[in-house]
Amino acid sequence: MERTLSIIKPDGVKKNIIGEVLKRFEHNDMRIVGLKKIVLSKGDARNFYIVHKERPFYDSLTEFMSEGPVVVMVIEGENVISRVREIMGATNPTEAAPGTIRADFASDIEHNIVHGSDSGDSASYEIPFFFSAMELS
Ligand code: 3AN
Repeated sequence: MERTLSIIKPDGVKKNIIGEVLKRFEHNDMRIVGLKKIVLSKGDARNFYIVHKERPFYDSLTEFMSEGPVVVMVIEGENVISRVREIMGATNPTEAAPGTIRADFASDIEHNIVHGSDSGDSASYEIPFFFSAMELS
């Protein structure tokens, strides 16, 4: 069993598809073990995306991520890190496979509805960033 951190970004919350995203994970044999709706400060978003601090989109990405509520969740299942990324689709929605969340709902490469940890190392940073052990069951 593996765990990953996923976020429904502000554009997903605005589009009213929280339930749709949760359903896609739950219907693929994954369990939501932690879930909350929160608002990130710009500083929170900058710390969360610290690995991207040298990228040209760092400022606009962290601005976008702090512009409204997000839903953060921990998902558990077999090979869940890579399987969540398959269900999300490619970063750029124009390259995302049909039927993926990003192909179905994302507007562009920055406003792409969902985040999912890209490795075990990322998940180990991202899960405790948002959740204490008590919040996961
Ligand atoms: P993913 O979310 O698919 O793992 P990353 O980790 O490369 O993609 O990028 C993190 C986030 O940064 C993406 N979800 C997206 O919102 C944003 N992003 C990535 N590449 C670009 C880009 N070229 N221009 C603007 N935003 C980007």
